[in-house]
Amino acid sequence: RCSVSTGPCFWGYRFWTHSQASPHRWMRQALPTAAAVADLFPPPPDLASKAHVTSQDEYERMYRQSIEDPDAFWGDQASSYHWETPWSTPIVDYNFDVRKGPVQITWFPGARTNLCYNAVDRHVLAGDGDKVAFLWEGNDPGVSSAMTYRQVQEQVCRLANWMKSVGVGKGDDVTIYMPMTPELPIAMLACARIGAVHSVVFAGFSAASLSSRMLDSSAKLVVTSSGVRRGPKVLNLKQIVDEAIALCAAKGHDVGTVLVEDHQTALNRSDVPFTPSRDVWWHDALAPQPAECPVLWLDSEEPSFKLYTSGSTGTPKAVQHSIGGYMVGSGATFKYVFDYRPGDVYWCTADCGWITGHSYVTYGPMFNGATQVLFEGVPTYPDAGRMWEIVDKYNVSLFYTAPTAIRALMAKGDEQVKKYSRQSLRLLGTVGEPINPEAWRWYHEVIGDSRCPIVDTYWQTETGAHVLAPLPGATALKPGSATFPFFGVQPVVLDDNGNELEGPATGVLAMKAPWPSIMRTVSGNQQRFEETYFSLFKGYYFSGDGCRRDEDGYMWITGRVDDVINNSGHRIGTAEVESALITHPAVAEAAVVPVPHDIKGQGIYAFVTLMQEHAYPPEEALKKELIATVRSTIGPIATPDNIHWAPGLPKTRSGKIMRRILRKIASLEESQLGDVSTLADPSVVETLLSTRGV
Ligand code: 6R9
Repeated sequence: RCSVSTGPCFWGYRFWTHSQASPHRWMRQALPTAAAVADLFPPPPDLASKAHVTSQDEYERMYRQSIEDPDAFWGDQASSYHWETPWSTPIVDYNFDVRKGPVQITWFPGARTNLCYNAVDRHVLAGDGDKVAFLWEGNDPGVSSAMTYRQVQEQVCRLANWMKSVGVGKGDDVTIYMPMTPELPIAMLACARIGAVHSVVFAGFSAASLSSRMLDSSAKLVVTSSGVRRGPKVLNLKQIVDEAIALCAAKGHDVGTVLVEDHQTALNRSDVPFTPSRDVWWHDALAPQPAECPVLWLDSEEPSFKLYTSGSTGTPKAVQHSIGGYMVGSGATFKYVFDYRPGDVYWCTADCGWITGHSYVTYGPMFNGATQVLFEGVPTYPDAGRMWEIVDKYNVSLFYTAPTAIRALMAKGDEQVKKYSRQSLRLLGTVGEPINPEAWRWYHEVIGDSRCPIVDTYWQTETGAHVLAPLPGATALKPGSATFPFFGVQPVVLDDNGNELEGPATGVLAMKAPWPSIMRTVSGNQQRFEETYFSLFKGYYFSGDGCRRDEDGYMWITGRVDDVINNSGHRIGTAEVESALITHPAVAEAAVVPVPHDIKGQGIYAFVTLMQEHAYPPEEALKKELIATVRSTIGPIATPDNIHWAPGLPKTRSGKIMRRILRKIASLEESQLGDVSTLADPSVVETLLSTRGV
């Protein structure tokens, strides 16, 4: 449910005045009437007057230029950064149409730059070396530290020098498996400095998941940490890394070197397995290295990093990003969508193991020279007031989190929020999944005291940066809508046959041209890149999300239309969970579907058919075993919320599992099962309905 519209009669709108035939004529501006004001949140006037973009008109003007004259628009944006060699024009060249040849995207052709230089050195050279880059807050209250841009530069240089000394250089893959300490972005930046390609794996994935990513990218070096504390739990990360390395070795891949940060507030050194011939302590490695390290100038289109993400089929894909386009895209969205100004204290609660932590912790904020909070812990430890305590402690002004965290805290009540002032906040953001209007309103009224705009940012690992998002000084907000496209993004709503729909419409979301930060390929697998994103709808980038455009041109994301579950903002492929379940000897077949979940957005619901010798329902212990199997194969984030024993699964006569029907059974929408007569055995549906919850 997303609509908050009060009906068409309350809404005035105007087309863009310059041309009815404009390719952007879907974009209409809402003219709120008094009756509609309750559903539309205009920018706070004091924020708007000082914002980078102060009105919808100005946004529309800039947007139009970004599409019609990308050389001028993006050239201007890019001039905020240092380029060792300038680009030639046209600034962008691409092919999105597989019928015309390989899909390719080039931004800033011929230019050379360096992400680390622009994130760190540029600020130090401009005299901002003493500005705080990271305000680190550990898992336990009272454990914290601060680090300036100059200190970051020194650490990055020492680490980059050490990496070179162990033979890591341009184009080499480095796997990073670390908690949210400053060493994590530092490791990413050190790779960027010397042209190594980082692949950060969230330090919550299992040894098996870590090893498959290390194998896929043939990583020679792993940077990790002794452990992590999350809430009351301690995780021995190094032990997991050792298990992953053993799994790689069994498949013939030798990981030569492991760098281990000694995270003493999590674990003692003596509790950490250590192989002296292969493992090196971070401190011992960096101490003797010079504190200066020249940057390597890289072509704008060389790979910056890869990040594995789940899709509807197969194993997770290595989404590969660029250098120049990624820099300009993540930097510009950070500046405009969060309306960042020097003096702001920014806090994004995402982990660097996800794209949000790449673009809106390590890169976007640092390209803008921002001061930011890095938090190791969880929102509810030691209690549900922790986030607001941290906001007050550091005077956070820009706060960015996920709807699942908001819902979890909302469920704990207002008291833990009201204990803290939160007066420093001026803007709130969300990312990861659609935000339901109830959570939006709580975030707005209780967290932001009805004072702060909420930027609902829609984007993906693949898009590199926000693609739909309001601009806080310009856009009137509707709770639950990611509103309008960011500069350079040309979204379309397509019907199932790939026709572009005009005006108010519901369909799938696609983009018809590249923006600077779009992914460049699936690493080592261009074919999979084209098949996944460019084959179903020819000539478009297909997002995998459903979408509705309302009568005012606002975009509402309705969720994935493929077999991807959005569980607490994490993407989980149903096929991955199914393959994990099937590895258990008792399981004959498994089918996994999403189910609505109050806190997580979507839960993971697994139908499991057992091997013949098992009776239904089996012993309760088997459920625990299956859950443990998934946790050890993928990681705790993929833990099924329900396991439903299924003596039979609804299948077509050709043997295809009818997931549509399973989704309805899981969601208790029996009345909407639709036509079951095409099933090979319609009686299995009855059995499943009668055993739901057993
Ligand atoms: C950044 C990130 C991408 C998927 C995406 C969509 C969902 C993200 C959203 C949103 C509605 C938003 N999604 N932001 N849905 N409104 N503001 O989350 O990347 O992990 O790759 O997930 O998340 O379904 O396709 P990623």
